[in-house]
Amino acid sequence: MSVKTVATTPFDGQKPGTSGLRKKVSVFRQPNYLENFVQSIFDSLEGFAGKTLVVGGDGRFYNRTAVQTILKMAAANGFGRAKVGQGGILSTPAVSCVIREHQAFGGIVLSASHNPGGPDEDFGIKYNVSAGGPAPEKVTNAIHARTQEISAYRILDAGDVDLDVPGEQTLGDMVVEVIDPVADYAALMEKLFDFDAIRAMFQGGFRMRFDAMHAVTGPYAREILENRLGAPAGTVMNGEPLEDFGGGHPDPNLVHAKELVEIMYGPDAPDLGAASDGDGDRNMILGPHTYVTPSDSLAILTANAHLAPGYAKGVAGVARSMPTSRAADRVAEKMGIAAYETPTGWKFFGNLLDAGKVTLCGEESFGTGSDHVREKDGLWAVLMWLNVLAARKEGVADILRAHWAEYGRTFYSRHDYEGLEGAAAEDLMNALRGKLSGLSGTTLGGRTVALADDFAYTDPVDGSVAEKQGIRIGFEDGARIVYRLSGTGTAGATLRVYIERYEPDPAKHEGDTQEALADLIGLSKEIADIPGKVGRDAPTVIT
Ligand code: VG1
Ligand code: CO
Repeated sequence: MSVKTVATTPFDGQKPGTSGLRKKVSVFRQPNYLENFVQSIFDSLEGFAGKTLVVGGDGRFYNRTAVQTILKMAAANGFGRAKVGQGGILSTPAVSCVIREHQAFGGIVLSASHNPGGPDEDFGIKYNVSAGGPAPEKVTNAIHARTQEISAYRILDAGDVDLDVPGEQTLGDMVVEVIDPVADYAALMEKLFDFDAIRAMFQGGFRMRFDAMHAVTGPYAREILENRLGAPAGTVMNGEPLEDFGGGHPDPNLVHAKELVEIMYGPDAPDLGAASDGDGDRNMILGPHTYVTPSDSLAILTANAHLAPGYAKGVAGVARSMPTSRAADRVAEKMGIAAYETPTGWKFFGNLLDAGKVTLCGEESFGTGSDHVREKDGLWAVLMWLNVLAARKEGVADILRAHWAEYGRTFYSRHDYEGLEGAAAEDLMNALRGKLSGLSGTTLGGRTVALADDFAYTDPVDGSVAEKQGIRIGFEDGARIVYRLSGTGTAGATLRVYIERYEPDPAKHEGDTQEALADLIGLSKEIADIPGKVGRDAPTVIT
């Protein structure tokens, strides 16, 4: 087997976004496209000769092909060992777990997360560092710079590896180890949570449904919930990973997890409903006729984490992405722990977690996680909820209402305007930016503006700065509107508008979120002139 050096030329636009490089499959299938990006990753790293690379993905269309290419390139570039999930499968949190557990040099995750999969849909790739988390911006910037000047890549001239047989094979001088995708991850979960208490709860008749949405968490959820925790067979629905996720959007929200939502709002709703996304890092939590917003979930888990054995010593601090509601801040304040506000994307939590400044992190986009790995983790959040339910012996709705009664309720909603023309969306953001300096102190819709800025973040650990991370308009009564453009899409632009309002009075905690936020929603369209700038009167997705 020989190493081939193949001449190539750069592709435009190989710039990692919020979470890696995401493009249509047809873009990835162009000759040399994937190879250029992978070589650019390797060219941006130092000191990996003889070391271990973890490789796996969410099983979507093109996953297997990409895994084969990456393995041959890793061998040609001098890695000593590759650990790859059987069938090319590893959830995003499992990649993070395996990297950490086996002190790997890093890992490559193949996923476009919640975006649809299939020949005409999306694919993605990202690099994770030795701590297990997404590469920080200085690495992703270096990778992008490299893609613009690449002239050759190295690949082993060899046949395909058998991805379906567990155990070791050789690929040139590299050992390829096909691993059980679930084993390390499930073992870690057993260390963190009180499996005996959760098992006893299931034995006592507790019922749940977990919707894997035909994505990567099916095998993980079956092993952990049904095999290890004794939940009845059928608890996991849509548990077979499919290359096109059954044609759906594997996005755990009230719109896309419709089947689960119907069960949870139906006449015989089980005690807990949960769902995860394409690559297993997102989660949605539902009780009977009850929806827990991701922002509330982070706040509730922060307040209750000590009930799980892995967090018995308490929470060091909590971090949330900027657009996530400030519900968790109120818990942190009461607990006397630090609260951090970071830009959108899990890579910004890495330093805080590594430095021990925070234990829990969360994003409004159905992402919750902790220092157990360096990715958000869908099943982890579900197990944390199960542990809290088992310890408190209360239902989801009771816990949610008690939380609001103690800390106040933050009404919260995200409005996405999808499929916008890129230039029009940029123009809307620029016009907003131009208005900011004049807004402070003015009154809008009866509320006084307390803060109007374009969020910039200085990492408290390494001092790195990220600018232009979203426009924040905060009001004196605690209400807030945030605007940013999505960094994960593959076609057109998506404007995300995040709207929240704080309500301390328990007598006003019931009621529909859209109604409770109606005046702010109206204001959000007016301030940015959404109809005028992008020609839309209403969002396409509301979460
Ligand atoms: C979205 C979410 C963000 C999340 C990112 C990756 O990014 O808003 O909170 O970190 O997806 O999640 P954006 O730039 O489109 O708003 V995942 O599960 O797609 O890896
Ligand atoms: Co995801």
